[in-house]
Amino acid sequence: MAKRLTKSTRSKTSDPHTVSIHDQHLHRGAGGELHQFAENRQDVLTTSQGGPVADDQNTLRVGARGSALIEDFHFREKIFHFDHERIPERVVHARGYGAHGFFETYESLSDVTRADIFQRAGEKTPVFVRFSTVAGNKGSADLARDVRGFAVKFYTKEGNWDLVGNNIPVFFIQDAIKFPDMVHAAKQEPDRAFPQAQTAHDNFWDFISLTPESMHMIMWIMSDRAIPRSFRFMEGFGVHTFRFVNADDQSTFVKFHWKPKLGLQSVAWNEAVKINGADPDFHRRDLWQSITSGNFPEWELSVQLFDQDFADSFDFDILDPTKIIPEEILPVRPVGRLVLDRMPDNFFAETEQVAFMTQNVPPGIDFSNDPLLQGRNFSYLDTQLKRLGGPNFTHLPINAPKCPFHHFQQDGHMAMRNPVGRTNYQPNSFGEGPRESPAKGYRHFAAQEQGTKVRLRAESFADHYSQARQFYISQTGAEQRHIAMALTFELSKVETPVIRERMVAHLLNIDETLATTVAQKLGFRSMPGPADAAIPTRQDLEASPALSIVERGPKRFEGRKLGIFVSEGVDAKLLKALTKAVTAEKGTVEIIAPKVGGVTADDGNWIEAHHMIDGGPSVLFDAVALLTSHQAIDDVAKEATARDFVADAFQHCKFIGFDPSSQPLLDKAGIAASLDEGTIQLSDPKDISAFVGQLGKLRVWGREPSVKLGKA
Ligand code: HDD
Repeated sequence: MAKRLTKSTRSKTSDPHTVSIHDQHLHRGAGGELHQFAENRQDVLTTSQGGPVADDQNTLRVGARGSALIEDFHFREKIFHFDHERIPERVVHARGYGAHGFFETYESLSDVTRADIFQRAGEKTPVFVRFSTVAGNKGSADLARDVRGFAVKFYTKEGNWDLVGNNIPVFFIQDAIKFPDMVHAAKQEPDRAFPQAQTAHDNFWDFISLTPESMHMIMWIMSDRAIPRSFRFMEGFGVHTFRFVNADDQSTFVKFHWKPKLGLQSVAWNEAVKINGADPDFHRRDLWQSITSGNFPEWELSVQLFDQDFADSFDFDILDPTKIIPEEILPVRPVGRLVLDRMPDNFFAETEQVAFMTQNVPPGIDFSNDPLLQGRNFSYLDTQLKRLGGPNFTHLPINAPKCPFHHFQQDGHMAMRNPVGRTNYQPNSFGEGPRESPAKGYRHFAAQEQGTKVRLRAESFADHYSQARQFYISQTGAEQRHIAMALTFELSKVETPVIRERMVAHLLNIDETLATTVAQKLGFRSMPGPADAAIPTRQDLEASPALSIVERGPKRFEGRKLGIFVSEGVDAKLLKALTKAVTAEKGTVEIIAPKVGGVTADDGNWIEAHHMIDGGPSVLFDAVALLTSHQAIDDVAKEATARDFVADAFQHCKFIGFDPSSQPLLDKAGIAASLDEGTIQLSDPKDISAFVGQLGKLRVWGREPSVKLGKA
């Protein structure tokens, strides 16, 4: 027999996170603290029509155990809304994470562009940035081997400018008509719906091996650029050649680059795989933590500016999005900085609903004829209509300009702003409403265009291997090894032998050693011949050190994280000194202990832990230290997770600091006989500065050939 509910039991919530104190509803936060709901927590719950709700725990039914009544409008509305909470995820770049910030202009660029954002030194423009992976679905893991989107919406005084770039300066294809094929091939195979967020499968490599123009991009995505340590430590690129146009309607070509203030950094592939298990939200958490703790990530916007003469004299076509202009040939010029200083209040409202569109350009910024860019300018508007459900997505605050705007567009789904007054057209006789302005309005650059209508790819786009080779030879030895390992791994997942062979044939046109290493690792019994090349690979392009992550690494440990594994009886002085030294370098420290509650140090003080060892593997940190005690170490060394902590840090070539009592853990982790300059003993506080002074180097890549990781 159902118990009859009294008025008081009905009004009590069953939500364990909500407690009723003095009739005020308080919400318990993730950290256990109590904080108040928005402004007026005493508001009565209402339906979305504003009707007050008396009971939100029970549906209206015929008797306590009877059938539900269709008359229950509150239930119907609540479930109806829930059923419609999702919108289609982006067809590419579905998984993303965004933040607000500002762009500050360094100096006036009025000589080359009339874009308002570049007119005044010190001018600050609000921005919203969304980083993303490309292939995976919304719920996929952050450390997939993939390109990262780097999309910036500048809310300028002359309308929104969207610079929708990637962390890689080239693209897979030269013509937008191939985009659906490329994306279909990269994503899950349509019959089986896997693999998720991976290019390591037949369809992708089949398409790529039949598409020589993608070879330059392949070098980049097989490099560590595709497994960044953090959004904060990666570059961004506008990819295409754009135009700046000045007040005299003169055009200058421009390529956009974002340079992270804290230098470049990626992880190792073996590490990436483990991060995906340990913390699939690794990049999200990193951005969230750094912004909410006041360590605002920063990038410099740099430009490469050039004229038609340079374009004509350059080795490759500046309209070809599979090519770069090396910085050593055309230096980049810093023109401003981007600072991200605020997380969205609501992920869906902002990060999910933000609509980037390459065609959003303010006066003074214009397009080139890059066929990929031209196609993109068509695609992005279309996709927003599908994704956001109607033409009024610019009414959403995240997409609305922050400058005044006036037009006669009206009605449509969810219109929140319609023209007021009688006239919704122009010209009109009533002198009402906005008018166009030839002086202030957007003027398209009057490029001279002439030609026959054809479906043709320019001959100047035909060299597919020279810059792929240039990228490869610009890498350090460790980075070259990683490319070979990545290719080997990906192609080892390809089940159709002819696809593997075709890929090695392409690699032969890039670098013979690379091709033979990969072939050997894949177990080829004979080498294929090189792929047919429309244009033979140029051997004379010089290495560009700017293309190496290692060469563009940080100068110090700033923004990085040291994981300190502690046990009962840890030397409190050593721990304090280490924490202080890392903090002085603007790094952060997280404590890992056998139990998440923490440990008692040798001075009797309680040290709280951030992670228990099972949940805080070393892959989550840039470097690690082991501070244990003689009495606890034997038990600690029996823990597989503690041994993995050390062994992984070692095989991922990280710096490891350890106090003498931790020696048995090094033994059990199997690395005691291989200690090198990256494994540093911390006997007393004076060793700390030597250790912390090394951390800015991030990795001891020289160790790599001696661990399995490097045997590609
Ligand atoms: Fe794209 C999203 C970057 C080629 C069509 N693209 C999208 C996003 C980024 C890029 C960063 C995510 C934006 C966000 O965070 O919401 N896309 C690029 C770059 C490209 C590129 C750097 C080559 C240089 N894209 C490209 C082509 C097409 C598209 C050739 C189609 C012809 N891209 C889209 C899209 C997306 C998109 C389907 C999916 C969701 C969206 O636009 O808003 O329209």
